[in-house]
Amino acid sequence: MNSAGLLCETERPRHRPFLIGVSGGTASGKSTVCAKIMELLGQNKVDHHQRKVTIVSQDSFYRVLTPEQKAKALKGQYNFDHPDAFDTELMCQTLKDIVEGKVVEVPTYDFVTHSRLPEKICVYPADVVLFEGILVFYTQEVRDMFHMKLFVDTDSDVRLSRRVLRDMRRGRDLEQILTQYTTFVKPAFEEFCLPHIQDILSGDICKWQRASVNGHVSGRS
Ligand code: UZR
Ligand code: MG
Repeated sequence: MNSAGLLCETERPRHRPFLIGVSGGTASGKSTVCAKIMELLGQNKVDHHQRKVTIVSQDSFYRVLTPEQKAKALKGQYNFDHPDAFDTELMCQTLKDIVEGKVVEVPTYDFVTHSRLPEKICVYPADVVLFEGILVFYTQEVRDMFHMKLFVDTDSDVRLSRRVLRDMRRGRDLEQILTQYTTFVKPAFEEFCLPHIQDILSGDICKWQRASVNGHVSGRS
């Protein structure tokens, strides 16, 4: 420690990143906001090992589907917007490792085949880590790890139209895209994402802490 009370570079035990959670409904622009932050900070052209800002997506933590689930997914009948669709344990462990400044490997997810690709992404310690996804504020353990939370609030009509175009580029059929949106995407957003934001805005975030301690509110942790 020097006289100003600051740790010298050599005394820093490990690189402990500042973790930012970025949430928002489907196609709200989460990835774009993260990419823009990276670009504005001039980090997109920097080699992965040297980056001071890095982006990790919750999509990387989608569970590997069983053959039955995969058959459902191909028909648009699998709920990818439910918290159970994610490997929460792997997500928590990976984030803990990131916060401790470790080098981590995250799976690569393929939206066309709904499966993990053989290659993994290596995430190196950075000063700032952006973790983006539809449900990154859902699990309390994950929520509590963030040093800052951002919510990308985009009008739902805009999100739906972007979503349709994106899913069509991913080779999906229009009718199936719309059915899936009304059956899973929209209700899950309203049940698992929006309430956290509304509570944060109304200053009642303590409700979540009380609820999870007393176990009164099911479906939200
Ligand atoms: P964003 N998703 C897929 O379309 N296919 C998959 O294999 C896995 C996920 C979708 C998911 C969710 N819903 O709404 C969206 N479906 O990806 C989340 N169906 O990604 O936040 O970029 O929209
Ligand atoms: Mg995305």
